[in-house]
Amino acid sequence: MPRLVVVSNRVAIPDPTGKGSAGGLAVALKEAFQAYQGLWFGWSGRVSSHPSPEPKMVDKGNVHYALMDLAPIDRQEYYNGFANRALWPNMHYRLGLSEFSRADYAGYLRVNRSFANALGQMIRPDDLIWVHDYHLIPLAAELRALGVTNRIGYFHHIPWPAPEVFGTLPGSRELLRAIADYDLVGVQTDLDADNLRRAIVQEVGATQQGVELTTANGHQTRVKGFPIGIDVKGFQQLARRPPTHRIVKQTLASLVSRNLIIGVDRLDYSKGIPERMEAFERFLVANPDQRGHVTFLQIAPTSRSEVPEYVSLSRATSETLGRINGSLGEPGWVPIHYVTTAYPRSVLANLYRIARVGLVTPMRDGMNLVAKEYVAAQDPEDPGVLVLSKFAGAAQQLTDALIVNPNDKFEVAEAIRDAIHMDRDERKERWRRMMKAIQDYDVSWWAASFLKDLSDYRGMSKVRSRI
Ligand code: GDG
Repeated sequence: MPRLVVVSNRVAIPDPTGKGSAGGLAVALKEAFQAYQGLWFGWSGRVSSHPSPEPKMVDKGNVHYALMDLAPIDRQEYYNGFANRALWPNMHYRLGLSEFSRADYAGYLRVNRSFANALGQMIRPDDLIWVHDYHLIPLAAELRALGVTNRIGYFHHIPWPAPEVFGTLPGSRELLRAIADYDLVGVQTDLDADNLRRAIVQEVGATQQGVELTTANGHQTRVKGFPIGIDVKGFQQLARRPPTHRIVKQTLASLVSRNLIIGVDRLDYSKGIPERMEAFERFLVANPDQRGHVTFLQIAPTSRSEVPEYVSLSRATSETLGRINGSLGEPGWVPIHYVTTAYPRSVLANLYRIARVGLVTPMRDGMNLVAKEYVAAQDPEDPGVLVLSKFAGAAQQLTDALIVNPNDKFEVAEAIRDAIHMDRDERKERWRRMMKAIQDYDVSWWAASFLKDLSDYRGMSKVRSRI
């Protein structure tokens, strides 16, 4: 049985108290780690002035965790800099926000090389290596340079933009060459896969046959869509539990008989939070009878607060919120409740179930798991309505949501109105079809199908046999 080696920017070690809520990737990989012996390698989240070139090892169950610290300059250039100020905005089509710096790019490549040096020594011949997300695109190329010939897969959690957009980023061709060193590249949607294949053909000169690309050195890469899912059963169970948490009880008490609309997102400009608040404002202006009868709760845990664009977003969001609540609120009713702290998953699950409308309107999103969690949490006999951006990967699967263009606040306002007024039969019918979609493609399907495809890969051996 080969060992599964997962590499991601952050490593999610199970909480020693067992109380903490597991992060997305930890939930996604739980079953995969039961089927394989596991090693999980990545950043510890710690910054140290003299980080060791060797990882610190922690063992939990059948998974070994290998944790690397970063120097302050590494965190600045690799994480805050190139990954989150250049790649993230580019890949979310926000070219005006993409800040390229040569120093940051050099730091990004340096951290990838030092991760590869540390990991390369731990690799066994049969290991299956699965790398996650945009922080680590060059990792396979660095491992190959060290002579690692294992099967290496990569999953890209965020959108892959059109080649014309990605091509504006300095370094983009080098990154495309590096991505072609993976044996299997998974993206969220068929559109992302098509964008990436086109870019590799155009910029690297690979030849394409279906999902397979062959580069000049004969290496074959498959680029395919593997839409990520959630643990539907687990989330349903959480949502069914009677609310015990203070926050849920307070929310219920404050609602009285009002309808609740909910949004849950990291505070990130890709999620369209101020735009969503303005759409809700438009809804209240156009439907004055609804004032006092509906509350919008936006949970938006602060994220990447060392990156200047996120500081500006935080300020702009608070200003929009203040303006709307000031102009439309009344002494006994605050239209928008906005909190920037993170709540336990069980609280989110309860709140989703209470909410009549789930408002998920990112400007761009690889998938968007909140949309799927909202669906999973609903009461089958009286489900709420999902309003979903056409620019979330999830919209490809959840076609029974009310699909909107988040750039048009009038359209979003009309969808909120339709959602509030939708009759129970239609809500049940739409929910049933969405539930089937998330059950058929849940997180176990996602991990198992990616790993099966990677295990079945034979392309590299063709190259090896020729050497
Ligand atoms: C990236 C891609 C892709 C949010 N607030 C709290 C909290 N959350 C949880 C949600 C959900 C997760 O965080 C967010 O996942 P998303 O998919 O919505 O978005 P990103 O964080 O941007 O994730 C995205 C994803 O990777 C997976 O591939 O879908 O497109 O951008 O699970 O529930 N969790 C807790 N408290 C909070 O306050 N506990």
